[in-house]
Amino acid sequence: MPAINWYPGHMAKTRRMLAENLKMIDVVVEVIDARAPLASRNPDFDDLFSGKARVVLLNKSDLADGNATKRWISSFNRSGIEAAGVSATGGSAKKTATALIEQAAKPRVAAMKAKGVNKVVRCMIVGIPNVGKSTLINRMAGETRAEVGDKPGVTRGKQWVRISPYLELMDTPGMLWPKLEDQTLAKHLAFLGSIKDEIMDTEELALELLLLLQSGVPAQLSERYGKLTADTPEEALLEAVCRSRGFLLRGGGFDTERAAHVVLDEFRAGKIARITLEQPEARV
Ligand SMILES: Nc1nc2c(ncn2[C@@H]2O[C@H](COP(=O)(O)OP(=O)(O)OP(=O)(O)O)[C@@H](O)[C@H]2O)c(=O)[nH]1
Ligand SMILES: [Mg+2]
Repeated sequence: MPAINWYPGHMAKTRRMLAENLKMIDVVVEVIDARAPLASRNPDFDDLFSGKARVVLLNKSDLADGNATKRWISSFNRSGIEAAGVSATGGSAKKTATALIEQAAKPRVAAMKAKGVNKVVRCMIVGIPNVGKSTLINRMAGETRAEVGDKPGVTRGKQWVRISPYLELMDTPGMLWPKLEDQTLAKHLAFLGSIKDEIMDTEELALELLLLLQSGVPAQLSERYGKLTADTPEEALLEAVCRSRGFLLRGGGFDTERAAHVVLDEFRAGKIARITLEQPEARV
């Protein structure tokens, strides 16, 4: 696959905006995707937010392998980072996120309390595109305040949302790694839908995903696409999806482009399998 280049001008603009707003922020909440905790963690944030209280939320944990998520949380904790698994579309995200934020804000809240002030905790919700930042904010607010969507780049500017008299969250646009030379991680971001599909070859991307799923979760893949088995050769994978779904072209042949879109969509929506693409043990 050719190198993926994705750092458009609005990312640099977002970075400046985050830096400018930082002084009023008590806690930075970094939302990552539990299916790819390595690729979905922007290393640029270490520079940007050094010195700030920071927590990590592994979102979409309903789509990831539960054991892997537990191991990732331990791994973050071992490096001194408070982390928790959540599902912003599910029930307990608010409670889990609030507890983590309160813990991180405790020293500042206590210091203000000593001066007789009940401090309003202000959090910046940051992360790469499409990880569920806005969905999490809506879940915590208990109503739809921020725009969400199943594609990257939905949130365009900052937006403050008040959760309680003492907690305010700032939604921010997704921000990708400034550059990512590791093509495996870049591919993971593409699989998750954090990079715009338009800049990639969809069939090539779906084929790579099918290969990965065929070796990782062959039974679930066959269950989803009946004509695709553990033995289907690489060159026949997309065709097998077409045969499973009846994606035929009018003049004959297979509509592999349609199959590619379907595979990516279904993977992203968690319909194929709960799978984590990166393991903490493999971290370098
Ligand atoms: N299954 C599942 N889907 C989720 C979860 N959180 C968010 N989503 C979905 O992920 C997609 C992206 O959600 P958004 O909240 O718009 O993501 P975002 O990080 O704000 O994205 P940008 O604003 O583009 O940076 C939407 O289709 C959500 O429904 C989750 O915990 N589980
Ligand atoms: Mg958003």
